[in-house]
Amino acid sequence: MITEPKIRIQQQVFSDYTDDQLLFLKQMGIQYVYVLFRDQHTDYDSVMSFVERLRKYQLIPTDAGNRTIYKNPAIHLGLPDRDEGIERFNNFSRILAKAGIPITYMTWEPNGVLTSKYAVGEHTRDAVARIVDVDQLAKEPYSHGRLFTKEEMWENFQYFLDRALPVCEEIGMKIALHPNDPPVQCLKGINNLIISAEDYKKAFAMAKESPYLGMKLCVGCWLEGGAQFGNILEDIKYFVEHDKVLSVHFRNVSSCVPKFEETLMEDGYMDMYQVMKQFVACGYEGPMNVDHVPEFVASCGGKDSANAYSTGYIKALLNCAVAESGK
Ligand SMILES: [Mn+2]
Repeated sequence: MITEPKIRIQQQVFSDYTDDQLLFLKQMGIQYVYVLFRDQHTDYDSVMSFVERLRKYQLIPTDAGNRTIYKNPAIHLGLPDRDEGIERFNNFSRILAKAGIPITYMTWEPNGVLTSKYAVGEHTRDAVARIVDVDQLAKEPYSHGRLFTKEEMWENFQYFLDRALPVCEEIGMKIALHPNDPPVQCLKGINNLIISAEDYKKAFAMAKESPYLGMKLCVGCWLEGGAQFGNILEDIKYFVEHDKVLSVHFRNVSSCVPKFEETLMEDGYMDMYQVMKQFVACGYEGPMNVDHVPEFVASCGGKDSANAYSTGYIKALLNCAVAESGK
């Protein structure tokens, strides 16, 4: 028996997961999950009843969110109904806090995760995966009628912080901010908020270094951006030491922008064992998950088996890193 590592390997669940899907996670030795609540499950009773269902399988929800609430263009772009959007965000935070879930999300992506196609790529072993060609995405028209500058995005972010952080402080809720994916300057007329480690530092300074604003450290986004995003190993050290890392997306890609494919852990350009060893060496103790991976053939479990394969890979990397470090 090996010592239980301090990093909490978790898996994604949606609030409409079946009992069998939850049992499958328990069978994999998963104890922690993050929950994406469906739109129809964002009221207190629905959140609580799902938390109760998780409990039956000894699954602990470490963090949660609802994509419609946190990927709300009105908040990101300062549209007329943003106050209503922020109020919904704050109300859902209150519900999650009451249900005992201490971390929620924000991603400044009014257009979601941008993708050229989901298809078999050159590096995906005949599995369907996310493929991005930034030059192709750059040809797409404005999504919201005009160009939104980076200055405006920072102003909108400050407006959100001023109204969300006081509520977070009151209820003990932390916000994990995810980078823009792909992390490039501007797509569809929207200048992206977080495309580098420097942008994160600016965001934390704007929050006056409040402990209630942290990050989802998406290794995938860091690797997509390459040097323009930062140095993944140095940045892990910096942000873990500054207590900014609330969760980790552990993911590999084939190359940096402008063109990349999402791959299995062992097939991307990064040596993920080095990344894991750095998290262990820096004493990171929060949740970590696979983010997205190529999807396996449907009759053999599709997304569930794809996630299981990569989660097992991460658990093995973690156990090796812990054993090697003696921590
Ligand atoms: Mn991610």
